Amino acid sequence: MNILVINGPNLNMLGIREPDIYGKATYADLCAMIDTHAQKIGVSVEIYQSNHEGDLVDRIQAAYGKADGIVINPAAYTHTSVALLDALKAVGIPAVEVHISDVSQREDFRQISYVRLYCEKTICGHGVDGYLEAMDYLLEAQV
Ligand code: CA2
Repeated sequence: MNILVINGPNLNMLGIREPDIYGKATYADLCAMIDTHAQKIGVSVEIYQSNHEGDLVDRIQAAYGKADGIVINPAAYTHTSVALLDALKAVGIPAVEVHISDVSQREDFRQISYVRLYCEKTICGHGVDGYLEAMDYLLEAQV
């Protein structure tokens, strides 16, 4: 199974500020955790991060016919991007939405998620472990 993990804007700054909200793990720590977990559960994983909406759309499109599952944390684009929703719909790859923080307990503007309209599942508030849970879900859900 090939899983693509997509991270949106500012997630490359993890661990640098706001550890009370996003934890202490750095982006490098997160990537290492994902790689280690992929080996443990026997899947192939590619991790992509961009601060640019169009680049995220391009990466989702490039996964068409290649990835079997997508784990996506669109970060701030969660709350604004119809383009990411449309890209997920276009490729038709099973996807899980992940948020490190519990967005349901945060500001009103974080209550909207466009990608959620496509994703099979949303995991939020489980810290960086949410990414690993999403990988497990995609593996188990695979037909
Ligand atoms: O909880 C999440 O995973 C979020 O997707 C993170 C986004 C935020 O806009 C979403 O509402 C929820 C923020 C990405 C990282 O932002 C940082 C802010 C300060 C320091 C480091 C990263």
